[in-house]
Amino acid sequence: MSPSFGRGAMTNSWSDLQNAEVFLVAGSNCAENHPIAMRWINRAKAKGAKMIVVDPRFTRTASKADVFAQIRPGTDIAYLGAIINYVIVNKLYDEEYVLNYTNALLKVNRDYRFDEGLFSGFDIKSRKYGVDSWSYQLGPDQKPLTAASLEDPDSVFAKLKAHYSRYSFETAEKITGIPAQTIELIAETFAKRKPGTILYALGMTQHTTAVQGIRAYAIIQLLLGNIGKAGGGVNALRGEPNVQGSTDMANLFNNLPGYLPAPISTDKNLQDYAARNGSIQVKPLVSLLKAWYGENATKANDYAFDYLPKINPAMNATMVKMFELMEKGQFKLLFNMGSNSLVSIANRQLVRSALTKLDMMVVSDLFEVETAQFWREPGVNPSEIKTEVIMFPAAFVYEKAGSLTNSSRWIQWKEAAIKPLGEAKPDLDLLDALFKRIRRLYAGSAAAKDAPILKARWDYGEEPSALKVLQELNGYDETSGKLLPTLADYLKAPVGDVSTGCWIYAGVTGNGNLAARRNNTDPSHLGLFNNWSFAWPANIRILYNRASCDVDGQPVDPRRKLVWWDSAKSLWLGNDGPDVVDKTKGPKTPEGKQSFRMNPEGLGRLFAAKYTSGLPAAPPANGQPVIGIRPAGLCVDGPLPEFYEPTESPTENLLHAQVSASPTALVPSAFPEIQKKGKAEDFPYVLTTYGVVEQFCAGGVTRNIPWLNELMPEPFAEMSRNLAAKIGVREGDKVEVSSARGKVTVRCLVTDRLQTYKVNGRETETIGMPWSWGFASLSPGPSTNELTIASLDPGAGTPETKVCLVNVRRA
Ligand SMILES: Nc1nc2c(c(=O)[nH]1)N[C@H]1C(S)=C(S)[C@@H](COP(=O)(O)OP(=O)(O)OC[C@H]3O[C@@H](n4cnc5c(=O)[nH]c(N)nc54)[C@H](O)[C@@H]3O)O[C@H]1N2
Ligand SMILES: Nc1nc2c(c(=O)[nH]1)N[C@H]1C(S)=C(S)[C@@H](COP(=O)(O)OP(=O)(O)OC[C@H]3O[C@@H](n4cnc5c(=O)[nH]c(N)nc54)[C@H](O)[C@@H]3O)O[C@H]1N2
Ligand SMILES: [Mo]
Repeated sequence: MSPSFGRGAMTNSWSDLQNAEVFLVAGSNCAENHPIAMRWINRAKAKGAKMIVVDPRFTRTASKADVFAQIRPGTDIAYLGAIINYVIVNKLYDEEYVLNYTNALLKVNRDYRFDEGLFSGFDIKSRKYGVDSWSYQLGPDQKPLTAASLEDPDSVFAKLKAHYSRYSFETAEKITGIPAQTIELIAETFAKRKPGTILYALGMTQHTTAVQGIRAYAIIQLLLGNIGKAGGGVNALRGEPNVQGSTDMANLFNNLPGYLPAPISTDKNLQDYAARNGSIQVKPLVSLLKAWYGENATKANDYAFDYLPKINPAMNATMVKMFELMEKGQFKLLFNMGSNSLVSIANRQLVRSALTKLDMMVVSDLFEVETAQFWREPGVNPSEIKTEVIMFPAAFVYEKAGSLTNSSRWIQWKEAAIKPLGEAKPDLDLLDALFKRIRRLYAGSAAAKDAPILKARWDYGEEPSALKVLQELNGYDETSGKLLPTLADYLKAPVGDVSTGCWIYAGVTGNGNLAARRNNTDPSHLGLFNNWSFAWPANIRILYNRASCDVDGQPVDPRRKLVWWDSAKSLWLGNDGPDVVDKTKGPKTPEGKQSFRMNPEGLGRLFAAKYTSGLPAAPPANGQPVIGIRPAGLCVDGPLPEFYEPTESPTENLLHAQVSASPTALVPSAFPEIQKKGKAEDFPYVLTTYGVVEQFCAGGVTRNIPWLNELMPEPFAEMSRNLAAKIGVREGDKVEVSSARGKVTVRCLVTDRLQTYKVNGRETETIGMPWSWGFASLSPGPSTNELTIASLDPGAGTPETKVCLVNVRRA
């Protein structure tokens, strides 16, 4: 269901929030969008925890804050950089943690540079980075060299220190509009109270610097030793009810279930795939192929690797790209399931136009949402549109059994409460019927291209069972046909002997359906609730919890004991499942030392270096690809977060005017007439868009519920008293808000929630607009995505819907 607007999950969990001593809620309005968060935050506050909220608007979340800062949208990295600088200069970092659990001491390649806004390796033509210099100095064993101290100028720590020395509180004030004293107060409050946790959502992710903003969070938390601890972590508050589950199942184009990299067109076989992605990925991929193709995936046919679609690495096939290709006429059919794209996608002009280029669109939804009736939008002439639209009535969440995975990575099972109304059917039934019919049409074909359909294992029953699907995700021992009891059983088995539809889900149904568990006892009183549902991976509730112990494997926080090394039993034990490579390997062994086992160094990464573990000392002479075990995940836009202005910005970058916006941001320009970019002379104000508690996302459901419409009937533009006075409007007056891409007329809300602020010494205004409306439903209204820009974060592909430039006038 629904497009995903970012990867990630909580390192910790909702119920763990009660353990924090300080919260940085920046880029989330959880009181309105994730009210359950407040239940646990309030428990911590009752025990004396402090809450810091950073938001362009004074929200309901902000109303509960001890420290509130109003920020110019899209500038978080500037104040976060200042916090990093403050923590380093004042030695507020957790030295033990930094030395033992992060890559602070590893030596960086001497060719690495950062100069005037650009990291080394930038290619101006392709606007991409070559990442070779973002690596370590390696020893003869191909392992990174370690510096003797944090002072070594080659060390990651020294690079970090130098990089953020440019970020003073005063510079951050000029960029963000937050007073320097407030930034200092935030830095001090957050750095000095432990453990501290960070909560974020769209306010951080819908930017061209989204990934780097979250990297800045990770750096702060690693420096403070807050990751792997109860009450710590970096917590992504996910959006749609099962968006965590759908990202786990790979609804992004560039991965496969369980966050496996998707194969690319040059991967001719598993060997090539392994050479690019590390040999570590072979087993989960083979297990996935076994789940999909069963006995038709054999060692002899490379486990049906040929059946997988391969992506074109040169094409960043994000949603915007998909609609561009549709606009070019390259799509005949669109299956639009559980998404109201015409309302939700940035710069909706492209969507509106592209849908007319299709032969057919199938919409599966509960209501006839705007997308399903795009041909009826006021101003559109249905007789000129060739697209045939088929509406499939979908059953709602209460009308079907299945699991939803929440932000805490808890896979939670539920039964159907009622039978679907009318002709509605669960999506699974639709997909099952569709697949079976398509397969019938291909029956008897010997064409290689049809093999993936004909050879698939499709055994969900006559009436497809959602439990069978979850069991497929859990995986089987393919030799005995039995469900895999635990993740450890998957890890132990030889490649090709097991199947897993999503390897991180292994264990969820191995000993009965653990996702259905509803035991809410909590013996540790840490909110772990180990017997409530099942958390991936391996029912670990707090990721990287090895880091909650010292080097000897003993908990550093006696009040919040998660795991420990029991030397009598020679075993890692705990209140939580120990997040270690091997429970029998002691804290001082190479395996037992690692707090971040998913990284090739086993360390938390202050600097996102290019590095592959297990490389052979010399490449083989026969020209075979060089295969290491695990390559590091890289950020395409730099190894350290740097502040860049949004694509449309009222000012130039104070740190480096020559490289003002992110040099690698994807600014779509295939259709210059549609994908226009505005300038501050014409559009002097900053627009930010957000959700409201009474409506949900594109409003497909909520705008058809009369009592919600009564509470929140129409969209509006909120602005400061100064701006309202300047353009001569009062609360409730109609205003026209325009951007380079379009304009809408809505009522204005004059508010103290937004205040005039100064950027580089100039007075600046933010205008806020909710985005949940469209022309259909019981309560229609203009769509804010008429105005937004579809430039994308280069790594995640998330559109910059949280900031663009607009003008506003009395309508
Ligand atoms: N009632 C309700 N609940 C929802 C939803 C809904 O529509 N209605 N939507 C669901 C979905 S899919 C999602 S993804 C989540 C979204 O949950 P949130 O991310 O909380 O949603 P938003 O209101 O879009 O944005 C959060 C805040 O970010 C602020 N913000 C904007 N730009 C910036 C910035 O540059 N920096 C900082 N620090 N803050 C900024 C906004 O002013 C806003 O208050 O909520 C989910 N829950
Ligand atoms: N300007 C701006 N744009 C944004 C955002 C923003 O903050 N600002 N936020 C972005 C975010 S985070 C998100 S997640 C997207 C959301 O964008 P969409 O996913 O397009 O929005 P929804 O309204 O959640 O659409 C979900 C649809 O699924 C239907 N539905 C519900 N349950 C089922 C089901 O079981 N089966 C089927 N088939 N359909 C079902 C609902 O009726 C609804 O129409 O919007 C993005 N767009
Ligand atoms: Mo979302």
